[in-house]
Amino acid sequence: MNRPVMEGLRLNVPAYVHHARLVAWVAEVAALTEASEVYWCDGSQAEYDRLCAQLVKAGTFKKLNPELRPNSYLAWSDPSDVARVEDRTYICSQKKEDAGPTNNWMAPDEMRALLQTGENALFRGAMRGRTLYVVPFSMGPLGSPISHIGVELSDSPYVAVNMRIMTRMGKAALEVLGEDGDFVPCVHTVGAPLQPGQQDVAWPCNPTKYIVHYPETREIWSYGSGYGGNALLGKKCFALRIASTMGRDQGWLAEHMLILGVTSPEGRKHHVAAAFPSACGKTNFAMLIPPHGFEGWKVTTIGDDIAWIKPAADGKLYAINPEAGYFGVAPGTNYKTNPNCMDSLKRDVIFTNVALTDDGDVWWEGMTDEPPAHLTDWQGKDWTPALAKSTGAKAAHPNARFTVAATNNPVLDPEWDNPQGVAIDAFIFGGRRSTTVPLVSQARSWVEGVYMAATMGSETTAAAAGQQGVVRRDPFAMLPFMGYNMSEYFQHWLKLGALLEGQGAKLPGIFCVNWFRKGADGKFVWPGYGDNMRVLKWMLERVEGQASGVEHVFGVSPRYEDLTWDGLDFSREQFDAVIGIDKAAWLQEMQLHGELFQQLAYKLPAELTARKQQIEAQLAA
Ligand code: SAT
Ligand code: MN
Repeated sequence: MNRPVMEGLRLNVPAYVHHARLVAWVAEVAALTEASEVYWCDGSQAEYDRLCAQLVKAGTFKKLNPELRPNSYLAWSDPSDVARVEDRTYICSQKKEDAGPTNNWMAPDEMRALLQTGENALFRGAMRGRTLYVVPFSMGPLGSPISHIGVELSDSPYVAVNMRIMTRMGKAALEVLGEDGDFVPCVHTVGAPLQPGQQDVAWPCNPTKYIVHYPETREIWSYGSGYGGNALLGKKCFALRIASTMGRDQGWLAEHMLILGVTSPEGRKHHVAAAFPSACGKTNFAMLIPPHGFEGWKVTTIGDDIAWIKPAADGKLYAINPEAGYFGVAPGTNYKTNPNCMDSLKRDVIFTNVALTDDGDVWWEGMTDEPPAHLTDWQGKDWTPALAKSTGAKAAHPNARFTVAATNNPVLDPEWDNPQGVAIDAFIFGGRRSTTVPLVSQARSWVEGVYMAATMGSETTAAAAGQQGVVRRDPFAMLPFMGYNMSEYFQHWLKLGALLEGQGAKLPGIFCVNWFRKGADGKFVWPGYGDNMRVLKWMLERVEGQASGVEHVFGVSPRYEDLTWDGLDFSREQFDAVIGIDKAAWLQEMQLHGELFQQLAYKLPAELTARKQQIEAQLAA
């Protein structure tokens, strides 16, 4: 193969790379961004250790005390770069209506002029003084028929090491690609070129940010942020936004869902995929430990954030986790809320924006009942419990994260890396709602389930920049992650259900849950965490046609006696407070559904409008 040497820049293409189109593209991006060097990641442990050492030297990483937290690092981001930036995220389809009313849109040509082709295009010279890392990765088990390959070109070594944990990264992914395989090109820059001799900062980024997707050509261009979903482009950008459009075109689903396995004491195993918005407990649910009274039950993790789901010839839906690691929220995680997660984090972790203890370990709000007497907070300042009391200063940023390999998880499901995926028995959709939405209800039909998912609302969290705690509609927990028109996506779900039903398949059950109802005292009524197993068991019994419940206007919910209460003191009154349907609240809620449907009117499936009218008629009766 012809190995181009650009003027003044060697592409350093390793001998094992045989993909001419890939090499040509790397050359093109290196020329545009004027990177000073090109480095191809092989994904080895030696390379990871070397890049981490380099990040320590640059001041981006602190190496944590190897006795307390072996092989682990802490990064503090720039205070302006701490979460996904939804208002800077674009879907640049040819037609605006294909991006739909829930996405920011710009015409591809206009965006390309701004980023790539214009005289002052942002990517022009953006990597000056920096190394361009070529990061090949597989989303999903290597070689799985459900998996896809991406290549991220990034000037951030922080991105390179995080991608090694979050994906199957390096040489092995290139081997799958071969000489001419398809890949999703992902270009990322922190947007902070260095002049000759200029000293770098610990967390380079740019106040201008663009997270851009071209769904038709399946490309991702990200500018200005080094954080999370803005920069680790395999995750939300590829595995959800671009993959959702691939799924629409090819007849499969890319969903913001955890995947878990549940094994009963009799050894019967089910698989569940559950959609919750960011920072609403997906990781906790995926690692749940069954409570007292559920001896012999076991929950195992296949994924904690994203599911790719494809229909198979047997009429079932098979799911894989396209990721290989967890980028989870640290605050609130502790040995009571998620012991398996705490055990996963004992070693080999990259922490971002948590606090540093005086003995070189990490801490975050909620990790222990008693905070340490002194910490260095996520902005490098002194922190004490007294200071927190008087000023409310947080030691860790509320969206502080850990990056850790799935293989660190003590309850990792043995099928997690199975290229065939696992057959899904139930879908769960849940939001964070302090009122209105009952603990659990089951849809009586696929259409009713799609309606539940489509109209889901949730209070906003720190996972995205912007106001927190306000209820917004978050259909399928996909609002920030949809790669095309939301109404067409509803149609895609309806079509898939009808197709499988037409083949005589038994469709997965669909459930709507809400762990977050609050009482008059402002406290959560439902204990949540491990006790969610009680609800999970009822759902699986429903799927098997074994448990009873009561029908109401929105679906079927359990009565008090339908749940297993062994080991928990939870009264009928408390249960009523989390399961009850308040008619006045629901009349209001239906208005919000109405507003959503107005916004999504273009191509909104008639089945959903009909379902809404049916509910309204029943509420009025
Ligand atoms: O920063 S991420 O987008 O990866 C995390 C999330 O919001 O779910
Ligand atoms: Mn997520």
